[in-house]
Amino acid sequence: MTARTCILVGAGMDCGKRRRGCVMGPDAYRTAGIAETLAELGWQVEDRGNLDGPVWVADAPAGRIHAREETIAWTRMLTDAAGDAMKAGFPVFMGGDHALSLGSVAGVAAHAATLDRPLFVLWLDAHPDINTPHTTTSGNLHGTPIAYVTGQPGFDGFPPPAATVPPENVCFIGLRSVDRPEREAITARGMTAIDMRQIDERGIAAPLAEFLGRVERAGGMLHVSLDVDFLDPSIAPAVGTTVPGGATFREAHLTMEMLHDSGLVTSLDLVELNPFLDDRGRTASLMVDLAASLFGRSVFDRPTHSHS
Ligand code: 6HN
Ligand code: MN
Ligand code: MN
Ligand code: MN
Repeated sequence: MTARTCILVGAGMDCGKRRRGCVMGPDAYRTAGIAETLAELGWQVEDRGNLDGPVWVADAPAGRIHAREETIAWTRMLTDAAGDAMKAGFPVFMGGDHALSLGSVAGVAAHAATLDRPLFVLWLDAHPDINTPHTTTSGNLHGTPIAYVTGQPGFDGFPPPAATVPPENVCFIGLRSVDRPEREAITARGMTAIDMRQIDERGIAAPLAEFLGRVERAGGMLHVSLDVDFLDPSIAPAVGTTVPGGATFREAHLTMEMLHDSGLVTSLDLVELNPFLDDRGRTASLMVDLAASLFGRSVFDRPTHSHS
């Protein structure tokens, strides 16, 4: 990793779905010691506090998009914050629900475009979050960020992203809950989708290494979006959208260690943590440990940035 300054951006966005609690996420990460942990690894840590976006709102009528205006406001705010943070270092967006990635990824993509470098996105999640406001059946916009950042239609009232991410630059890992229109979108666009069956059959390292090889050959920048529900609910209960059969403790740590060793990651989302559902802070602490692995914690030092 080239940037040695890590910028913490709190975004307690809670309106991307109906269940409340993600508003507490940024402070749970701080309580779990995220700043101290990254500082111990040799990073300069700058905590920019919490963005002051709209709060959770009561349910929109069934079948309608929930909190569209609030999500638009957060998207604008986060796009700007992401662009600013990218200029200053390696941003960590502490959510907040996954709707925050409409803005974080759009801002990072705009920054990559100014550098004339391709942006790749690694989506670690049980869900691909590629519904549009037209295809969503829940009306929850946390299920839509990948559609927005890849430039799909239907986001009326949203600022069009200044730069979009080519769908072929997105890699999903951990999928096990995919809506029918989402599956069609992924197939039609030839996106890389590693579901749990593939992980069972091949392990997580091989498909991840293939993707990282592609990013490296393209001279790309890599944004990683880590949804708590990527993890198995037995180790990470603090999320509203638990799906059984997720990544194990060891698969998740290996993923983060390989990401560190690649030297390719330039920004990170930590999303969907709902501290109200946690068990004595264990999910918040696990997410901080995973971030630590991505930022260089390892049992033994290895030759820098080699895959050998
Ligand atoms: N997440 N596909 C479902 C929906 O409501 O569109 C679930 C979305 C989950 C969102 O994982 O951040
Ligand atoms: Mn390194
Ligand atoms: Mn998600
Ligand atoms: Mn999810």
